[in-house]
Amino acid sequence: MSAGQKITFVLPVLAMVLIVANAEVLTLGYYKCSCPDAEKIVQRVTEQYITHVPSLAAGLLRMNFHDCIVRGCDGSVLLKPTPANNQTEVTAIPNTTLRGFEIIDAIKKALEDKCPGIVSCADILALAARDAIQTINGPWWEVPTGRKDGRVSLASEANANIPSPFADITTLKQNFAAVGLTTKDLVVLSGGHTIGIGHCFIILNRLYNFTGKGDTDPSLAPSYAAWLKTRCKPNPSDLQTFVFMDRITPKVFDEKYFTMVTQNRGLFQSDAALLSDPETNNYLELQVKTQGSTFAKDFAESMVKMIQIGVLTGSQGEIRKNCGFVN
Ligand code: HEM
Ligand SMILES: *[C@@H]1O[C@H](CO)[C@@H](O)[C@H](O)[C@H]1NC(C)=O
Ligand SMILES: *[C@@H]1O[C@H](CO)[C@@H](O)[C@H](O)[C@H]1NC(C)=O
Ligand SMILES: CC(=O)N[C@H]1CO[C@H](CO)[C@@H](O)[C@@H]1O
Repeated sequence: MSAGQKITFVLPVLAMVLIVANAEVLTLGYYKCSCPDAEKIVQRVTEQYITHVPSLAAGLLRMNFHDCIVRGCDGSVLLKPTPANNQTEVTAIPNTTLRGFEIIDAIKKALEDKCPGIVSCADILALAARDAIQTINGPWWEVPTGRKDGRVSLASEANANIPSPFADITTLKQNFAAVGLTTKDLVVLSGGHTIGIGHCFIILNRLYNFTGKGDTDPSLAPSYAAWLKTRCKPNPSDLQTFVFMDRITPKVFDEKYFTMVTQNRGLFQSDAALLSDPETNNYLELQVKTQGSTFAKDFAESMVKMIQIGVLTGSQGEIRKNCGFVN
């Protein structure tokens, strides 16, 4: 081989290697050499908190979703407002009720003590959400790791990309498709509402002023609307009162949320919207009929997709020292 031939052979190979390196993907056990106990530490700290306050499992799951649907799973939801950026994602409207940040901070502290600067906040959130759901006997899924933390967090993007509880089915499908999630993922992951709470202020119009004429959303089962009105008084300045989204088994990760929706007892319009598409509606009916025969498996599969949305890898992003602030 002449020098010229060598170069023409080596260059394309080099270019290919570079392309592959750039398109780095997440792997299972990414920290097994750099911080062998990382996943055990996440699990131990998460379990401690969730055993003590099981309802925070819902908080972590929702936080994981909000992280991934805005700018990919890059820990941007964790960034606190600073003078330089006082409009991070957590300042956006849908964030106001996010909870569980203290768990992420406690995990990060334990990891920084053991292996400083190694484990990303984005990975911590993905692992902790999984471990929290497992702690309350919900489904379990693999969490490939190797995410890097982003440096950008914008309230405007959170407001634009996080699906609204007032959204119709067309908009919800678009919100999910925009990040590569299917209609099936939409109905399956909405099943996350089998645990956790919804605040009354979000449904006041649905209960008391649906079309601006002092009326109630007619698609809500009348008996359920009546019960909700006993809990949620028409007081918009009450930002505290809440109800469980799955009133049948509020603390159990099962298919009863789907049952609620089929009985016109979905808390939000976005829950009720799942009735108005043949594919999502068929899924609801199937899970109700079979007592959630495939829900746990489907949920795990959709989560594995969700937690890989738009991740930063390799030399992209950074490993934050403090999950609340860029380095
Ligand atoms: C399909 C579009 C979705 C909409 C419009 C939506 C909307 C909401 C709203 C408005 C709340 C109430 C928050 C509060 O009042 O504190 C909520 C709670 C919750 N959401 Fe969703 N959500 C959606 C999808 C998801 C997905 C994909 C997941 C996870 C896989 C999820 C998990 C949760 C959980 C666990 C809670 C309870 C949070 C807590 O108890 O603190 N949601 N959601
Ligand atoms: C954020 O910063 C801008 C520019 O410094 C300022 O005008 C605005 O009032 C601040 N907003 C909040 C909520 O502090
Ligand atoms: C109901 O909605 C209408 C139209 O938006 C508004 O004018 C009215 O003040 C609302 N009533 C209450 C009690 O909030
Ligand atoms: C949990 C959290 O950080 N919530 C914030 C969301 O945004 C509101 C309004 O900007 C803040 O007051 C909350 O602290």
